[in-house]
Amino acid sequence: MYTVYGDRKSGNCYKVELVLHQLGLPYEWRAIDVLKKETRTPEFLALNPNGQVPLLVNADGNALPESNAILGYLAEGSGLVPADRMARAQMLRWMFFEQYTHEPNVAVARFIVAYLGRPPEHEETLRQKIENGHKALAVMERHLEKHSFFAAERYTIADIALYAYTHVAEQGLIELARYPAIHAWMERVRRQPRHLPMQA
Ligand SMILES: N[C@@H](CCC(=O)N[C@@H](CS)C(=O)NCC(=O)O)C(=O)O
Repeated sequence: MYTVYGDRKSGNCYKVELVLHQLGLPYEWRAIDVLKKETRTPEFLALNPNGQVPLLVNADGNALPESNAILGYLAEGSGLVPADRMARAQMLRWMFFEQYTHEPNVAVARFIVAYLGRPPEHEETLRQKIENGHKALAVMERHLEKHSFFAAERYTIADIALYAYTHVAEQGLIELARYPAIHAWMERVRRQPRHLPMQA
């Protein structure tokens, strides 16, 4: 049995719930409200000194933060992680891309618009996040014009990592209409067995 500390508004937390559900793993969800700063309480900081969700605690009491590390831990040995070394490295390459190039733009634009209510002092940041979000999506689009998934031509945890914030990008005013290959890929992701929609 796993315990997940998470906020269902968060795409990073959604990744973890989606992989747990798809692999049929038992878990208990402990709701943490990011907007109420529940990630910054002394109790939570004792579990994750970095003060962020998601956080997974396994049956032995080991606490693991970082959504993509959690995906790797949960999915190891399953069909969601390719056995081939280069395919696995390509999967990781897209997961690093997600964390460095995609999420800091696409997720933050969504946070500013949908959760902070687009305050005027964040308008310039929002403009930059939207612009850089489109750059990340264009890289994905070019890959998906030639490939059905991000690695190994099949659904892996790289697709879960990138789907989480891509499918809600428009909540951050990042229009997806110009990305037909991304649309087709999102449909393939949604058709995977035991797909779980984001619950926020
Ligand atoms: N790199 C981390 C990012 C996690 C993250 O940004 N978590 C946000 C919610 S999406 C959070 O907990 N923010 C609360 C805070 O920073 O206090 C991951 O992928 O798990």
